[in-house]
Amino acid sequence: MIKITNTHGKRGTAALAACAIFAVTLATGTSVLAQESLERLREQGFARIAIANEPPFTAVKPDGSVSGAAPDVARAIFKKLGVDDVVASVSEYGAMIPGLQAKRFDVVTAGLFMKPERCRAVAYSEPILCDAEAMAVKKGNPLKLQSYADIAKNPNAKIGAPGGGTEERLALEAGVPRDRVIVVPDGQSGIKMLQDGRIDAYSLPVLSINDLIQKANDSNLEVVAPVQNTPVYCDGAAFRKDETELRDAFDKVLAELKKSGEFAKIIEPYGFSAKAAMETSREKLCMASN
Ligand code: 6CS
Repeated sequence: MIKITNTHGKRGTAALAACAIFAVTLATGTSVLAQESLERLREQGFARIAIANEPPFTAVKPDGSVSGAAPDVARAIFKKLGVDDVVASVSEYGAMIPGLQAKRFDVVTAGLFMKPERCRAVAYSEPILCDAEAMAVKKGNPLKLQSYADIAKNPNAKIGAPGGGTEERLALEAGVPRDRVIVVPDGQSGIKMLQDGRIDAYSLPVLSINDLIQKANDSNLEVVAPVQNTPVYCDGAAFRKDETELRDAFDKVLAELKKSGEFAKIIEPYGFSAKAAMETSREKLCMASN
């Protein structure tokens, strides 16, 4: 119950403003604060997204156009919100959240998996892309690597992983010493380092590793998937903590796309499961143990 008083008018003004915000939210289903953020993006003509260029999650084509499941979902949602397109910046995973907080991006749509420490730093949408973890190894898996613990146990084993990424963190948490966890800038470099024997395993999500192995077309490489003792992760679009209203507006359209089947039509050709994303929630993923 909003109580309007006439004492000096201040409390009355604040109450009237609250009423106006409440009325606009009721009428449009979108809060005034979300409208302000959306107006900024509409005027800008695009949403600035952070991506990693890691197909099929995100990809920059030779002509410079942006594709991949995460940008395609974001583009579809922003279009329905009146924002015509997305403009991507390629970023290392570890730089995405700082870049978002520094307002270099409007949103991260890159397969940035939801984990408690990230959930504390950003406002995630509901789940979009889910995948397990994998490792590319030499054919025959000569060091018998099935888990990050196996790498920790072998003093000669080195693993490559993206900087600030989930696989880097999992390897360190499994006890792999820092000097045996090699930061790899991109997929092609990771495969080359594996082929040259500079690393013994290169770890990314299953669909990313499969894409790289297929493109490498090298019969001396094989895939270990899933990496033992690792969960299936899911990403969401990551907004700044002070733009939860924009995140809510994004979520409202995401839910409509999930319900209509359009969400599945966008992500499943890339190999992702709409069911996997729809069976879980931000709340569950942000509370998960790792
Ligand atoms: O969220 C992450 O940290 C991981 N996500 C993807 C899509 N690839 C690797 C990265 O480490």
